[in-house]
Amino acid sequence: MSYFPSIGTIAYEGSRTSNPFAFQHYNPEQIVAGKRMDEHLRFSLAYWHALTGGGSDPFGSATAVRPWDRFSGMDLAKARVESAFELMTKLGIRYYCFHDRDIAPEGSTLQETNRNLDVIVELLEQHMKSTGIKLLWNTACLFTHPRFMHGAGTTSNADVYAYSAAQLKKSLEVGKRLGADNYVFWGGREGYETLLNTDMKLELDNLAFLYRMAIDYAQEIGFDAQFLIEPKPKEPTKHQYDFDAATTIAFLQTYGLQEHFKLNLEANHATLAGHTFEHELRVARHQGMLGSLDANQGDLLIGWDTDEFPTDLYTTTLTMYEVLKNDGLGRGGINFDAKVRRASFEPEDLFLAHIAGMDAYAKGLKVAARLIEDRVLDDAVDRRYATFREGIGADITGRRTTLASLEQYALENRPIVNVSGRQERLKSVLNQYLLEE
Ligand code: XUL
Ligand code: CO
Repeated sequence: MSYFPSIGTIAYEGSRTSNPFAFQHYNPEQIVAGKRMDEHLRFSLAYWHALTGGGSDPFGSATAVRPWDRFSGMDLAKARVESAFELMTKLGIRYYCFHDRDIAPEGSTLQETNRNLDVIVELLEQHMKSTGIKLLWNTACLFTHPRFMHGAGTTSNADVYAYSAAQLKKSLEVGKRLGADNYVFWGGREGYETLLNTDMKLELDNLAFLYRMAIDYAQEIGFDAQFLIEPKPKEPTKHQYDFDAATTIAFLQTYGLQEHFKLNLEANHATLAGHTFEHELRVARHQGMLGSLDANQGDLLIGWDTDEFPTDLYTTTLTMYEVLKNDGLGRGGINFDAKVRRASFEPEDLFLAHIAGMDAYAKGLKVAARLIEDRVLDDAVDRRYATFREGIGADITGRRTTLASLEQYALENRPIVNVSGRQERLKSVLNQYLLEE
């Protein structure tokens, strides 16, 4: 049985095609920078947006028309599994991601909830076997249910902390069973609304201990996934503890957890933190902590997490530039943590949105590869810092100077000559590369 009978397999047809159900740039087998495109771009479907979400927003209810709408309860959960695999197969998406509560409904007790989860995990396992599609990452939803009103790992209520630990334990078992490449922690409610009622130190200590217990349990059961933390500065809480890449890295270093984690960076979260996406990637890359991407984009005129499909080529290019400079994402991938707009309510829109995102990343990859091959930015950066490669600059980078020796040098009163940063020229060259490919 097909849930999307009017849509066939999406194929690469090149940039001149007028077929909206075809790729213009994403050509999985095309070699770019020495590797197949589908190895560079390990695209992943976000279950919560594609299958579970219905287009509701704070002002209105769901609008989406979906082929699984006629089902409810566990039948709905099963229909979503089948639809997910049809969607991924037709789009050529080889990975997916989910929260435990996206795939199966909560029961009236934790036991019943776990039983529901087991039934769907079994079904997922069968579909993964028959299609070869893999789990990029899974995670525990420790933020939707009212019990998490004060947080999960950072809650003020020890019973909720214990419940969160139980849910996390089960999620690690699910990840192991499905062979997940990564396991993600996004601290939806890990933050605070006001310091007036908050013991920040206890909350952070407890959160670190939850991570420590997770590391221990993963080792105990032989779950060798890469652990990832997903930074976000605000929303739902006013101040999220994992504010951005730099804050999250500092947190991990403070608690001696850094070697167990990398980061799952999301474009819209970067925007909310007042950063560009490429800034977040650069910070993580320099620490050897660039793990995986949640690919989407925000709207600079709207102050919340709009999770739009990524279509901004400027950003996808600079993102793939960082990824290539990182020598890839290893076990990570490019997860479309993105939802169709509320008015894009038809099933076809799910396909068109993913095609748009995949093409934007494929184009970004091709342009970034050429920028690197032609050393466009590398040469510009080299020129800009040339003074550090000889004379006094080489002494500084060789750490052979003191304040006194530098003072002596400055007192010789040589004329200081600055050169232009040529920012506008570089932007123009980037435009040329984007237009040419
Ligand atoms: C929320 C968000 C999450 C994480 C997974 O902003 O990005 O969906 O990706 O919990
Ligand atoms: Co995300």
